[in-house]
Amino acid sequence: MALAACGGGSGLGSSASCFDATGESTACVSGQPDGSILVNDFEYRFEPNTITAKAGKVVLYEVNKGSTIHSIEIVDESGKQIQDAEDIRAGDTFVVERTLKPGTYGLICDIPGHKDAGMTGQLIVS
Ligand SMILES: [Cu+2]
Repeated sequence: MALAACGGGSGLGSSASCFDATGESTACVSGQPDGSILVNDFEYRFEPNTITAKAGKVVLYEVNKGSTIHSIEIVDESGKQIQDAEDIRAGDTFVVERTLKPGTYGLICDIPGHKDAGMTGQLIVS
């Protein structure tokens, strides 16, 4: 549900329409959902890596500013996955929308090796 990649695609294959040759965003960033929280991907970190949000509908707008595939997965305090990660190619964007109760959630890039390299974050919902 509510997983919309740039251009409405699967999250793969749409980067050419979203970014120009310099890597500057064009159409897709203007499509950032109202009230969404911007999360940038780099090797190997989320920026910011601590996010605060109000309980209820939480919308993350992920922009892969790195040079390789990244993903974003939300896990609860027990480490249980509450949102499937999807691979996001370099230069692509992705929207994650979830209804969350107050709590501290983890953000993980589930591309092999990235989490261990430090690509984690916190999502604090209050
Ligand atoms: Cu990654």
